[in-house]
Amino acid sequence: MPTPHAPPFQRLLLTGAAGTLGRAMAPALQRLCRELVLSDLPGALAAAQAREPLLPGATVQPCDLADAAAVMALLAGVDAVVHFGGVSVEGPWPPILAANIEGLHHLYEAARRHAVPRVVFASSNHVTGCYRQDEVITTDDAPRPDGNYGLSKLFGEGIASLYWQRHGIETVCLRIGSALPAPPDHRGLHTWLSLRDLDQLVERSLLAPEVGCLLVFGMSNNTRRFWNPQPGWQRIGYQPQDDSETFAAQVADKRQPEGSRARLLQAGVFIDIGPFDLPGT
Ligand code: NAI
Ligand code: 15L
Repeated sequence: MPTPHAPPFQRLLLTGAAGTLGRAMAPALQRLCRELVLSDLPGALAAAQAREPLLPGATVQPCDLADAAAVMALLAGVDAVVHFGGVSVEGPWPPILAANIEGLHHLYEAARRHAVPRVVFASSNHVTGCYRQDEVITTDDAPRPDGNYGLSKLFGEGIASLYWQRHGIETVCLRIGSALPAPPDHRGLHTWLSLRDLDQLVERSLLAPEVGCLLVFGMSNNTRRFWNPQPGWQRIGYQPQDDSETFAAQVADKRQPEGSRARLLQAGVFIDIGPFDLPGT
């Protein structure tokens, strides 16, 4: 019988735990569970630990998402997954295929086999990066990925839908903007997600009842917006505390050149990375 003060989860898995957001979020996640499992590539975990110890009291379980058997073992006994692991920037296809597409398939198959009821998936604004910066879109607007990376995140949203419809695994897909201590430039005034709002967003995504498969924009309460975030925010009860406008005076004049694609499109500079020829072609 759980006590009134028992944390909501027994065993919570965080992938991408050695990454920027994984390290930022881990303390908040630890408060939600009895056991937090931190997972990432073995080399990434070792490098992160060499810089500073990972969260005391957490379990560290290295795993390459491209290894189906290792992912199957990783999800055993897990109550919920916060999936932030994978390639996080635009780049060549093979590593994105291995981590973000095959890796996600491994993750959902493992979730199905181990009856894990919920995943919080770090999707990205690059699923819709080919909308213009003067457009305001909702989650009902069609995807317009801006590269290999955005396309892989669209696959992630698709597999989340499949495993909800067929297998009843719930997912909140967070279309995260730019999660940083402060907005870096003019575009960031629209896309910024503060780190404390990220904590709240992930907590609400884990705890909100009956989410099904839900798309939610991951940004702070910014005055300037590319995205209309309702009804997703309301559905999960997310009430962001920060507004990028606080930083407007510092960054409003940091803009891409007039007439450039990086200034025209929501993708920003990702639109200028690549294209990448396939190996052997
Ligand atoms: P990051 O690159 O710092 O962390 C990603 C982690 O995934 C790394 O530690 C990396 O070692 C790990 N990883 C890569 N390939 C892997 C594999 N094959 N197996 C296991 N782990 C692997 O990225 P960051 O900024 O912490 O982002 C975390 C997540 O949030 C990513 O999925 C990213 O796409 C997403 N996101 C982040 C945004 C941001 O503003 N930082 C914006 C939108 C989405
Ligand atoms: C992302 O999806 C990336 O993971 C992150 O590194 C940022 O570049 C962010 O989008 C952004 O668009 O600012």
